[in-house]
Amino acid sequence: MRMFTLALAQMAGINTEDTREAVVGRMLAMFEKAAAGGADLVVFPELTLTTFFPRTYREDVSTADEYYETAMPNPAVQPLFDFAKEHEVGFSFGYAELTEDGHRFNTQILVDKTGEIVGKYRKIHLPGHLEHIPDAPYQHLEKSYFEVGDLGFGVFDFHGVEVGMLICNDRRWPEAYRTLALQDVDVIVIGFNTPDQSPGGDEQPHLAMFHHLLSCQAGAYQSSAWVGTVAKCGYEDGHHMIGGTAIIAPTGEIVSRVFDEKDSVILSDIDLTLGDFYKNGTFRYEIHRRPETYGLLTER
Ligand code: CDT
Repeated sequence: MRMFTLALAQMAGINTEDTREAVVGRMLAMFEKAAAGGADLVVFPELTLTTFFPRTYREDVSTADEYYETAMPNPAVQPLFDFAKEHEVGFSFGYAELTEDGHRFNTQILVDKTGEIVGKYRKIHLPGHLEHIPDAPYQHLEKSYFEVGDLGFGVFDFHGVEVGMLICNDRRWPEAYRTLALQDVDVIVIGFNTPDQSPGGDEQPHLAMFHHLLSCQAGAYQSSAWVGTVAKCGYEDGHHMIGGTAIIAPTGEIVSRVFDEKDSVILSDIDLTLGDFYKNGTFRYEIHRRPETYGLLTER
């Protein structure tokens, strides 16, 4: 057995008027609970520090600069890095990144138990649309606010555990999981902000949760890896997002799940060798995969 204690810190809505300091205070309260429970790694959601601002149209995205971080760490989030170092617990959270040369990304970082950033992922599958849809109840303008991530799907060494990060819509794409699985990932962490209704769609409401869990459970099983998937949820600036924070085993089974829409921490002691049965059997890639027949996947 290779034991690892994974904690997920689900967050209720973060409204436009909430300051970074207030959000970091809420994060620290959950960080403390997770540390007291013996967590090795605590994961927070996509765009943890701000409201999900791509739901609002702006003709000029630079008028939203207040939502982006231009340095990481920075004074507002430094207490998280200090806590990690002092208590020897790693963490991961999502934020909007504005680089020195003016590029905007939807980013997640992995911070180790010494408080150092050891991994960075920039979201690749940006959902929604580029143009303003004036009649829609809300917008999903990630394609306007962010560029496609330029770092690929990385797997990072976290104290001997191989950790990969995906962000929200990435979890619906099998190629994202497979790219991580090919790098022998142990744990895939996923932050998300998922509205209960797709804009413009008349999908039945229960399907948002069903498709979320279906994607993450299939991703875990087909990757022979653990998945930790963590929501920003509930009402945010009047818009509702699903919860569904869950720790999923390489069997595809949920071992722990949040059922509310509040700030909530879950924590599981997970055995990283559980995926070996699948890695060495059904999903033994070197003898069963047929990449020579998959060319179409990268041609289209
Ligand atoms: N944040 C994010 O990627 N949300 C999407 C919603 C898509 S609705 C256009 C998701 O896949 O959950």
